[in-house]
Amino acid sequence: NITIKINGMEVSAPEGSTILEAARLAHVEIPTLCYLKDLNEIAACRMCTVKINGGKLAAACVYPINPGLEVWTNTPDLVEYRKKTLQLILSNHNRSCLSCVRSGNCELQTLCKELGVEDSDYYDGEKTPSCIDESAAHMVRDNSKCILCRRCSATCEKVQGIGVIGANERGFATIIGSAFDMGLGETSCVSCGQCIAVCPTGALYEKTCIDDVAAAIADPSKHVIVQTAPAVRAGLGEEFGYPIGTNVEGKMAAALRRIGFDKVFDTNFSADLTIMEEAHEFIERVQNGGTLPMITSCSPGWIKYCEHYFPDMTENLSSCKSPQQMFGAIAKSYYAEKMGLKPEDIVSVSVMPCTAKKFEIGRDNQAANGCPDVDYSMTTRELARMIKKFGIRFNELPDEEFDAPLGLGTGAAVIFGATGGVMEAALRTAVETLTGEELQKLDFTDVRGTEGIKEATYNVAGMDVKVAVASGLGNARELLNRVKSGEADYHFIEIMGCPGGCVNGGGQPQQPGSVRNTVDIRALRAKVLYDEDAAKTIRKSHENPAIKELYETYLGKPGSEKAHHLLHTTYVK
Ligand code: HC1
Repeated sequence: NITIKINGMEVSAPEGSTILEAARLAHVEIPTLCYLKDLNEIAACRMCTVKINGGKLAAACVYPINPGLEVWTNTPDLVEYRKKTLQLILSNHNRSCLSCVRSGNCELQTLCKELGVEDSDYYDGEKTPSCIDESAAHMVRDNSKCILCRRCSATCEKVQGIGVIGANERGFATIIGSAFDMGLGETSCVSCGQCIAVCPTGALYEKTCIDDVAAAIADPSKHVIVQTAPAVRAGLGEEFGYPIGTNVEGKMAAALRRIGFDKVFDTNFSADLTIMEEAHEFIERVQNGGTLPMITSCSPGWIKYCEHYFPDMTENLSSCKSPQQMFGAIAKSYYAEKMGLKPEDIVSVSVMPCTAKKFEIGRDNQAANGCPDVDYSMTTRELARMIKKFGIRFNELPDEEFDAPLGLGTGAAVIFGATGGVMEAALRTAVETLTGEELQKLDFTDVRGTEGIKEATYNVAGMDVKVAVASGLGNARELLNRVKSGEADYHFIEIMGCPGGCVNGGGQPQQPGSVRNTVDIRALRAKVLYDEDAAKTIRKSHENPAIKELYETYLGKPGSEKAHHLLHTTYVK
């Protein structure tokens, strides 16, 4: 460790720490705007400027500590300097904060408040010309609220390995955009929304459907049903002040009922259904010489990425629709018949931790009953806004249950929301199907955890089954390149578009840099799902009684003609 002085106090921090990290150890927060640990360490915004040894200025986010270093973080002139920096940002910023989607959790707004910036128009003058880009299916880019921090472009390029946004022009004209000023919808953006998750302001946000959903609910001729993805219950509470890693499943079901949905269902039901179809498909491919490795197909950001960047591997994709889409197809067929409803009178809404799901609902081949399987897909954040808009006092709600039968899910389904969860769920079913014996240990811990790439080999009925799991598209690329070069061979691969899986999806509540840099959000949210799995009495998809009944009375067997028509899809090369 190295000892330095911060504001006159001795602090000891590991060698290699920055001033920012050392200050945190002393419980001193130095403000930041652009900084994201290991990702965007460019000291561009200068908010973290501190004084060192006798008055020199340094950017705390990148300046490494050395023995005897003296640091001042909060002298009156430093506070004045930071206020000026904020005033300069504000002079080129759209300040319609009242109606901004980020009002209340904007990192720029928070800093202005904390530092007492009252004269937001102090340096007002010419503004950089900007426009609103609505060309993508899932999101809006509003450069009038961009502060040029580069968090979005760093995430797109370094985490996802895509790089469809970056700085165009120079100096005062600098603007974040795509090459040749193309709309995002015209690029190979995969709709993952990871850029939105890290944006400190309201420059990037999802296209919202909450007014359309509210209108459907108010229409007495419509039967409006909702499904909630596994990961939503692990994130939604953050919007209502609960600590990261709080399971709010019961309150969420209660809130959805109070919003006025006719039925409150769970994507976990169709995650179990996905496992039935996917495990069957996997066994078929192994036994009949089908294309291997088979790769999971539930993450639409990953699917779009595969189509754009690995088109020669689309045959490896499972033909299973995602649980979101399977749910919609079953709701408008099996459930519609049970209820005596016409499919077109059902409005099928999903709540997802994901922005790519907005794109997925409009893909070809996702309308098994002559109308879209899912009509509207909203993010976890949109659901929180809707709950607030409807005046529902979320924190006071009782815990309620989902409705039957499409609200019944097992432990295997709920872990879908964490990287490795789909693989583990599939293994629980595939192993029991192949061996005909009950699994002694349901936990496949090798595929758990937030590591970007995981591998394991399991001996199943005399065969060594090699599996791999990747989350985040940069990791997916690395894994697939290993497969293509022959360096690795697997039978089954799970890929999720977002690092850590859906719990860290682009539609989840946004946490500020100060939290993202110090807490492993993905692990805390994933723990919610693994704890729920461990507490369930039914933890295998093939033991879900509602799924058994669906096959017995309607679909026949996994892979049947009817199942294929409703639950499987095709891809674009
Ligand atoms: Fe996911 Fe899935 S796990 S893709 O991450 O397979 O979004 O949560 O709903 O469809 O079940 C997301 C989560 C989600 C699907 C399931």
